[in-house]
Amino acid sequence: MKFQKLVLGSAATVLAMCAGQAYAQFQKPEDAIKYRQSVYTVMANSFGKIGGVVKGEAPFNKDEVAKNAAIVSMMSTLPWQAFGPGTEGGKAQHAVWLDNAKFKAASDKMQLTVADLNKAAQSGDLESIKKAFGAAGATCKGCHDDFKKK
Ligand code: ASC
Repeated sequence: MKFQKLVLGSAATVLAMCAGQAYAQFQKPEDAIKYRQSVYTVMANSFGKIGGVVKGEAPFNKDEVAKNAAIVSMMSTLPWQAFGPGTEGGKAQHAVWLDNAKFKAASDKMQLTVADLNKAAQSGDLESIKKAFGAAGATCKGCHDDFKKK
């Protein structure tokens, strides 16, 4: 019994330590700012490449669009962990922290439209890609209007 308790207790301690580490993954606010800006840089690069195809400025290569949409979709899940308390700064407006529920709603909306874009891109149908691209771009812009410094 005692041994079991000890094992369980140790497991709980290890779990708590891991959770603590995940929470404190950014040592300084600048590290969080750099992380989220890097994610947006990669997202914008892939989103922009799809944009070129949608606008007819680049040839439609299904595999390329599918690859870039998958990158955008995956990256879209990442910035939010880097907007924690005490990480104000960079290009983020204070509204991110003052109205965090609204920011979270905007981020959820963006992630949904980007997942839709990825679905369309994997199907390879250019018309649905164009539609989904427009909807995703609108959620990028919507969030920037309220939460990104001009
Ligand atoms: C981009 C990019 C954004 C969005 C936004 C859409 O390619 O870098 O921030 O699209 O401009 O309105």
